[in-house]
Amino acid sequence: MCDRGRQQGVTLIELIVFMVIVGVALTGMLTVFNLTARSGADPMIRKQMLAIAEGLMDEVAALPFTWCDPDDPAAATAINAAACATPEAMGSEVGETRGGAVTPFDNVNDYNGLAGIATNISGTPMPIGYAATITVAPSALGPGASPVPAAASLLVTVTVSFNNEVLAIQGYRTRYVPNSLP
Ligand SMILES: [Ca+2]
Ligand SMILES: [Ca+2]
Repeated sequence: MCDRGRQQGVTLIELIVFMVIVGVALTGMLTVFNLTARSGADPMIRKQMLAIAEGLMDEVAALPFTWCDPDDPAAATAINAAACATPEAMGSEVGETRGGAVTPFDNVNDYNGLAGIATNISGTPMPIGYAATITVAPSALGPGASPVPAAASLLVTVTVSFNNEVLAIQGYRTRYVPNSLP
């Protein structure tokens, strides 16, 4: 014989207890999500910062890494800095400006120390509130005995800021074609 009592569903009390437990658990979870979302960086701002940083890194890395300033007549033949009348010194040479019409930056190291960047190379302003800084430094590359010496490898650091947020990316540019002019 069938016991009808065992076939009954949950009682009202059980249902209410279940709803209370689920409610308390959900409240706890949502509180954690809310705290995380408030204290974490705005993903859209981080994404914008990264896009700016990557654009600048591409701009720097696309330039030559020659022994001589590319305006030097010996630039296409020099095999060391001693063969240049105007060796490419760290930082920009006299008169050079980023994207300048007459004497633009013409070497990776010209970007060293460039701060307060608020436009792209064509002069188009970056979104309001963003600013960037670039540093370039000789840095040996590779494990152990450093297969690429510091004289042939530059570490480029692009730092983008927005209010209190800071994002930095780094990349290496090696002297793989030292006589290649733009
Ligand atoms: Ca230069
Ligand atoms: Ca330079």
